[in-house]
Amino acid sequence: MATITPSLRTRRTPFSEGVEKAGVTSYTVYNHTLLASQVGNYVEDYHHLKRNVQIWDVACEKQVRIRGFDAERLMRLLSPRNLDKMQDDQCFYIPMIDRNGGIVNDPVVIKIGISEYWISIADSDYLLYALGVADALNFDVIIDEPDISPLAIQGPKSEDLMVKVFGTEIRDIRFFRYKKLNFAGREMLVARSGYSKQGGFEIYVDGFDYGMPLWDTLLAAGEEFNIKVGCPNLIERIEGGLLSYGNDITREHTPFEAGLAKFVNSKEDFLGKAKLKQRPFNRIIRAIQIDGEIPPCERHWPVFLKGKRVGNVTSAIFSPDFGCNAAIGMIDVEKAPPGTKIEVETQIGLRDARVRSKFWL
Ligand code: THG
Repeated sequence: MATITPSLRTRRTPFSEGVEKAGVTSYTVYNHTLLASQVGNYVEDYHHLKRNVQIWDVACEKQVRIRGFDAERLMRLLSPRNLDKMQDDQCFYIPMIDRNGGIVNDPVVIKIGISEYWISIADSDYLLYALGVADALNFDVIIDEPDISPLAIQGPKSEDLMVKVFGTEIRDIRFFRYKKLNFAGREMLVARSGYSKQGGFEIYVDGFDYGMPLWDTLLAAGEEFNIKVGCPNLIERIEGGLLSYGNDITREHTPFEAGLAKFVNSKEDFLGKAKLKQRPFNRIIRAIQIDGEIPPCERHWPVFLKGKRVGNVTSAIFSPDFGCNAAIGMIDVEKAPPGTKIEVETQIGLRDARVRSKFWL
């Protein structure tokens, strides 16, 4: 099996040592950073995630930090989502678009205050995009990508574990809100969020020094909750309809096509607004159930209705809990609405499938 050549371009994280010690067997590269894709068996991990608690090194979710007098003005220019009601302890999932309305990233944005936002990015160089916009317009901001590394604690037992390490204040953190809590004398931003539908937290760890001490403390405290080192789980994310930028959605797609219309409600004259309104809206992200055996989905699988092309499948995997293949695809809105029987062309053959009205979780 081939391996990833170590180099400084493929960044390690404050938790890499811990991931290695746990016996990682596969990595992907996300934002030029190592991201474990398998730590042991992902089917076992999937069942474990739904019953226990896991610790994930998601430092690859880099922070594009915007600070300064024009931070708020820049955010309102970049965000299709209405920020009027965003509180100083709040996180927003926002599909960021370019001038043509195409999605350039789908980050979680954290509001630190009126003059500071962190954009917790998906896999595209959003730092350069934000810098380009701000520099071209001469905005009074400092934009950088500090060494702040999210560490995810996910699963039904995550709250009990987090209380043990950070105290009972953990219980008062609402969904997509954060508190600044103390660990070993250091203040850390802790949010109730994460890339799973099982509930959990993300700790934004500043710098490298506290990375492994925090990791080891959480692992030790988690023993009684049967904690495991894991990583974002492919099966669970597809069941939950969590989109993967670069796979399910790209710059080819608008937030409407991505099924993220509810996050496009800004009243500002945000970048891309005019074009976004003019662009056709003929296809949309759908949950798709596929029959038979399927291989790993590592290329677009064409979708057909009575022999005519109506879209693509972009993520697919067998779901043990639902006993079927669960998939995400971009499908013609009118020709193949929910309930439509379709065919999906995998690299090992054509499969019967059905467009669903909802995801599984
Ligand atoms: N956490 C943080 N940063 C991230 C991710 C994360 N950056 C990259 C990537 N993940 C961004 N993508 C997503 C996609 C979905 C969600 C979060 C990040 C998500 N969605 C919820 C849902 O669909 O149920 C709720 C969204 C909402 O209602 O606001 O959680 O995981 N730090």
